[in-house]
Amino acid sequence: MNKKLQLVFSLMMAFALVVLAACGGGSSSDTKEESNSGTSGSADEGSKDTGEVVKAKVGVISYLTGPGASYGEAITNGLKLANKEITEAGEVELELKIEDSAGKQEEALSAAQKLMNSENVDIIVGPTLSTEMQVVAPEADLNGVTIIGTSTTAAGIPQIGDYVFRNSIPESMAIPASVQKAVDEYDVKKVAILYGNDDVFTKAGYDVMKQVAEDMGLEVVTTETFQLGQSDYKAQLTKIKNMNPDLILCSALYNEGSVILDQARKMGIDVPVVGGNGFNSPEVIKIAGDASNGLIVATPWFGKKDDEKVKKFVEAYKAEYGMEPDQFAAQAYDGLYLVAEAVKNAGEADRDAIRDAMAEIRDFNGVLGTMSFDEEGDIVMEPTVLIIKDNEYVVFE
Ligand code: 1QQ
Repeated sequence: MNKKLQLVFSLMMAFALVVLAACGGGSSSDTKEESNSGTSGSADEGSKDTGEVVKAKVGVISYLTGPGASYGEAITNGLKLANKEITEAGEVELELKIEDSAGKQEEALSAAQKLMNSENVDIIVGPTLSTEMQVVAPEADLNGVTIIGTSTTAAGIPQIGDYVFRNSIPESMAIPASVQKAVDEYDVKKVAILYGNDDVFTKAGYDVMKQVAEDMGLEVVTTETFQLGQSDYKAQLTKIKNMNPDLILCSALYNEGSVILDQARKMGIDVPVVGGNGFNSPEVIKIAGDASNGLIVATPWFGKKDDEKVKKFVEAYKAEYGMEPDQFAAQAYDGLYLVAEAVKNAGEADRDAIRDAMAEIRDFNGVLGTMSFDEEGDIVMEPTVLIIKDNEYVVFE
């Protein structure tokens, strides 16, 4: 009996030695363990020397049909263009599996479940809206699948879990910048707030607007609400007009936001308007036309920047789609490059290794600028304040 045990023990030792010897030879699994341990140098060191193409399956959940479909269209355009370039570069090969969520929570969730369980994706990009992300991110986190939002700006998104990231700046970073600019420029004392109270992002925008007004000592003369899909805002706008504010703060998606601008101008309300992230779409100008002039937004994206990377992206996007990229396209484009970087540094399509590699990304150079994730998975970036003048977004100086 004792001898038998001894024999089993020595066989196990011999086996362990063989395994150790095999691992010591600098195989590709080595690099993955290094980048995964999080202790050895920068994320760049990843899979550099293997010479192998690292392949991964990327699930995409996008708002492709319905009233906010222009957001999703820009996002998928940005992703596809980035993917074309990434494939050409030859280090990483990403297979995109694109699902439409129609901007709805239930559809976004079932798309996520399909992507994670049937398609077996290694990472998810999207969904488009914070409202959708709020239900999808906990599910991805539970499944240990990294999820990166490229357009979600409500408070608390990356804080949902360790696997949750975004490369869009939160409202809490954008709105104070644009309100400050408006206050400096127009001597603002009184503001009116108008926001959608049935959407996670528009509500989050409102919270920030209220806080900013308080912090800056601005008087909030009235706070009005509306719902998604509303078409008549006269009741709210009449109240606002009667209170005579110097500035309107509006938290809306482009579909409702554009109609609000149009009706406000038609009612003779001509004060400037500060909008949140929902207004960063050229759809606003398309729908509201001249009524969009005077709208102030903050964004990490400005397509007319004198920067080689930006110019190259704008040219490539125009050649591919026949139009200028907007903020949502740019964020998605950079977002997929971040995914490629994480996959490359992970060294293989391993869900945990991809998460760790994503968390380690620092000073990544994209068309939005230099991006780093903070310890919570939020992106750190400076917004630029823009104003619509002559039906065009220009830097507000
Ligand atoms: C969010 C947003 C929207 C404007 C994305 C399209 O910022 O839902 O968080």
